[in-house]
Amino acid sequence: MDAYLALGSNLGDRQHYLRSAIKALQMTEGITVVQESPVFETAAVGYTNQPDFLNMALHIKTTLTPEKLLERALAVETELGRVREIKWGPRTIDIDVLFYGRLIINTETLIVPHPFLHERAFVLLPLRDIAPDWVHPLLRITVHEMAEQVSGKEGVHRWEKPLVNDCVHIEN
Ligand code: X6L
Ligand code: MG
Ligand code: MG
Repeated sequence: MDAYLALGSNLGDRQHYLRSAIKALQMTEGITVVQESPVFETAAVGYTNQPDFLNMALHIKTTLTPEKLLERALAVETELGRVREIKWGPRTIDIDVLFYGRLIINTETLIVPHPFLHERAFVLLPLRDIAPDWVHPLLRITVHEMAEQVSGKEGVHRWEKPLVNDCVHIEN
């Protein structure tokens, strides 16, 4: 099955956590990472008094059930040091299931499509780069259309990996 995941990090070496999460997912039997979006740097929303995030999206192929996919995503979060403290607070890594094929799932533990993805520019702008024509099975509009309509795009920018470490200029 084709599925889409959202990754986010705003603690420590954010790029390291994104790369490590992708590697851990790819190492999982039953998950193949097909495509990675570019990385975006995004102002925190929800609880705004926290560091900027790096966000990206992944296209995977999976033979796992939606429940097993979520279970693996949460296990990778834990492996990468995520500790759930304040709600909406800073985290080393967050892995959300956005779409699982065109399935609509509403259980105690899992809602797919992700119930707020259409409201979140930090999800939609990365996703648009890899899945512009994907249709939301409930809203019946494409990712491209959702991205055009979403608010908060001013807080979301393509991230350029720094080429070199920071240097200090010693003045006398
Ligand atoms: C009013 C009420 C407006 C709640 C927004 C939005 C709450 C997003 C939670 C909200 C509201 C969230 C990330 C983030 C979080 C992330 C960026 C959440 C959960 N995760 N900000 N804030 N990237 N930029 O991955 O998404 S907390
Ligand atoms: Mg999230
Ligand atoms: Mg999450």
